[in-house]
Amino acid sequence: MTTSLLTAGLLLFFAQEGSTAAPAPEAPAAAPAATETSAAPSKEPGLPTLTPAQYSTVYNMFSFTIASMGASALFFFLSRNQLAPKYRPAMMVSGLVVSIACYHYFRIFESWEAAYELTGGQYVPTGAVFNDAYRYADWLLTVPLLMVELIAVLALPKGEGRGLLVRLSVAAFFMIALGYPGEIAKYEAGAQYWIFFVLSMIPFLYILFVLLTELTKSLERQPENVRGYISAARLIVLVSWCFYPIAYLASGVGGLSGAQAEVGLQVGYTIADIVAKAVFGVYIYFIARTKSENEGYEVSAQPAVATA
Ligand SMILES: *C/C=C(C)/C=C/C=C(C)/C=C/C1=C(C)CCCC1(C)C
Repeated sequence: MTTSLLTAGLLLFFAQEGSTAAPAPEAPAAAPAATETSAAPSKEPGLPTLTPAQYSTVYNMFSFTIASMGASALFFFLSRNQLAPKYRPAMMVSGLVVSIACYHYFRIFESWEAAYELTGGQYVPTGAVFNDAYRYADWLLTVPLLMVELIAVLALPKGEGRGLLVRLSVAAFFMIALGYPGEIAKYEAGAQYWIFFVLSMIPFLYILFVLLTELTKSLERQPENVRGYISAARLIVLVSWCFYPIAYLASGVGGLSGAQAEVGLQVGYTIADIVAKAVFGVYIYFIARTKSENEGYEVSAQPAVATA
């Protein structure tokens, strides 16, 4: 099962390589545009002017994220061979997730640099588009893969794991596809922004509900010494995923200036991505490693690579 999913993941990855070259017509854009706010031709009418501190906060966060994602990709790929063969696909997928994110953060970073120039002591928008589509393209690929990771490492009975994966991946797809039309309307924070927020929250809440109920059930069937790691992994998902809608709301809530909202949004998404992908992957590694040991596989006899 995991092999076919992996192949699907890879295919998706290459399919998307083509689409990032021309990021404008994202799939979600096909969703019916809401009401009066069919956005102006430029989708970034309101990229705000930033102080040097605000600009560098985001700049440094992006840079830090590229490093974190790249280093965790190396770790996940290299530590794969220490594990029992059954758990290697989970690490392979973890490595893919952070590699895909590393690439996208590189593009986001470039886009951020191009979107601003220092003029009279302030960072002023150059008019070049700061491209949100990189984020959404990234999520569209990595979120289902994160579900694959979790389910692969749980080693659930065959039918059960697949059913769970299909439900979670379909919901994740709709959550992201419906979020995008709202995201690109964030500077107006009008009807389109709110309608798509609410629509995206429906699959989001469904995912949280499924993770809470089904994973709690499956937890009882897991070996005792991995339960702690699994509930930690579940907590990481629950907490980090809640960060996304909160960061999204930075544009919509009163009291924040445009500049504060932009910085809040970018920093919020970035921290959430590191936790949901890299930190989560480390927990997947702990689970896989403990299960390998439980099953009599000599983890320590393998050539060690920066073991935790
Ligand atoms: C690695 C990337 C991950 C785990 C991304 C997760 C993204 C979300 C949970 C996004 C959720 C959103 C809502 C629930 C409503 C507003 C729009 C979104 C897409 C930000």
